[in-house]
Amino acid sequence: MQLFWTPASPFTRKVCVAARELGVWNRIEVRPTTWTLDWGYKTPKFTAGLAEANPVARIPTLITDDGVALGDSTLICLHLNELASPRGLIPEDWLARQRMWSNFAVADGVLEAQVAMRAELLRPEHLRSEDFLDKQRERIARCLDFLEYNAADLEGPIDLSQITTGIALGYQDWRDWLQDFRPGRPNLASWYDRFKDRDSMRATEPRETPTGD
Ligand SMILES: N[C@@H](CCC(=O)N[C@@H](CS)C(=O)NCC(=O)O)C(=O)O
Repeated sequence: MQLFWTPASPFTRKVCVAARELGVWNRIEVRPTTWTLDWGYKTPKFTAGLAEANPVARIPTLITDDGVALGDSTLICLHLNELASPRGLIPEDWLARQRMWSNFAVADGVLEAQVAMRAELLRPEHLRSEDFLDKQRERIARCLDFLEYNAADLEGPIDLSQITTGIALGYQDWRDWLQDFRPGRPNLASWYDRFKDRDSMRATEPRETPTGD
């Protein structure tokens, strides 16, 4: 399998952590992906092969062993989950699975808002919308409050909602234009303090994406 990848992308990190936790990381060949710095507001120039494989031209994109392109982090995680069976990141229990997906969607919403803010901040200052940035900040705060309230759900065997929450909190810590998530959220803070030390999290700490020409 081949994975279009950057070290900065939280959606890509989701796949990398999931693959490590599932024990299938060694079956993935990484294809480092670059784009011109103006990708946030113009048509980006991507690493060769990405737009051809996936016209949405976003990362992560996985080319499976059967040569099929999967262009969405959650679909990729589900594919890896099937490959790794019986090991898995989706609870067997009916209700636990619903709660997992509910928390997952909220954590994934944080990633979407973070990535949307990043793209907006890459635009020239005179084109940026403070209203748009505020909307994303408010969404992130609401989602983190929800996850704080449901923090007990994050205990137990590792699943996809834990991974996505851990990555959202890690991204919040990494970018200096995002707020510290800890004040008023003691449960999330103490959970993340333990989760961030997992080998899969340590091995995938975010770094700036090198730019291409
Ligand atoms: N829903 C997608 C979102 C992927 C996404 O937004 N990726 C970002 C990087 S973190 C990207 O490729 N942005 C480039 C662009 O939108 O042009 C997923 O879960 O994979």
